[in-house]
Amino acid sequence: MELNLKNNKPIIFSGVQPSGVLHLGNYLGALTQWVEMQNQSNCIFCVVDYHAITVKQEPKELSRRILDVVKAYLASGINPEKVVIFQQSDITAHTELAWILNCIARVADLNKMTQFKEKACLPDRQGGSKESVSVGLFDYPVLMAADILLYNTDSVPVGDDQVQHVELTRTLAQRFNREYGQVFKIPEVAVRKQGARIMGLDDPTKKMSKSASSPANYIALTDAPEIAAKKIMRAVTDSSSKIKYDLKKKPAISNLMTIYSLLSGVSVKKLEKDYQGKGYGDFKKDLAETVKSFLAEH
Ligand code: ATP
Ligand code: LTN
Repeated sequence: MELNLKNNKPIIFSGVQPSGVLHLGNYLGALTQWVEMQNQSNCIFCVVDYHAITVKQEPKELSRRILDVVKAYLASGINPEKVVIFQQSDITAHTELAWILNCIARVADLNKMTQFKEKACLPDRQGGSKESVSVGLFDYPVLMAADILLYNTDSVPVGDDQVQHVELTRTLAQRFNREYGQVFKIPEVAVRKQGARIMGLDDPTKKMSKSASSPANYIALTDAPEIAAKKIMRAVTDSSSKIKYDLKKKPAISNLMTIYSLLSGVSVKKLEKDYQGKGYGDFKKDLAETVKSFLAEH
């Protein structure tokens, strides 16, 4: 598919790293937005392989995962006749612009990035201290800014964890424009009201992540429906057994309610009503069935 940028539809850019299997968080936070946007916008969806190599990758495995991400895009309803799908490393302008933006970005800007702080301190990553992680991981947001700014992007549909990176993109674009004249369009971030941060099934205080150490953390889009149902039944729950949405006091059930609501189209309020007087077991059983049907259909 070639983009016809002569129309005045907005330009949408987003990407996923081929760093593991895609999960429900990726789907509900990002991909569902992409599917909705593809009809009324010029959409460009990238597989950001250069971002994935900021941590160690097995080359053969990486090549396979790049194709797996594209398959997940298609299975989620992205139509390759309506959007452009490509691999980041095929377009050399991404790393070229990243270098130019590196000369505008400040170490202080990157030091504020919470994702870097979290990833750099993970004990199973490259030694676990900030000093021993790659420069690439530190510089990751600048490459992301280059991805976005290269295409005169209007809007970037992502999950909540990427908002800070899009804000940095705006800062870099504004700084560049101020210093060198009007070059870059300033992009907006598009984040879902519900589903922007799906939490891990094994720990509702951390986001669902494809690089989580345990597969019990996530429902992969490639999970067999029966396996996914088991993961839901084993998901961590909160202390009191009432089915009530309360992110602070009941983060685990609130997360499961968000997933249930988004997959079924039933509002969280209605779920609270429907499950009055019932326990976690009943709720999880129904959610497990919903997840099973979703996976069987996609
Ligand atoms: P990793 O854990 O390896 O960094 P990831 O699971 O966070 O990977 P990404 O490739 O970084 O996945 O993200 C792809 C898209 O999915 C991004 O827009 C990101 O914001 C979104 N996303 C990732 N995790 C979640 C989540 N738990 N809830 C909602 N959206 C998410
Ligand atoms: N950093 C993002 C992936 C990503 C991206 C982008 C998203 C790289 N470049 C450009 C949107 C736009 C992530 O980890 N999810």
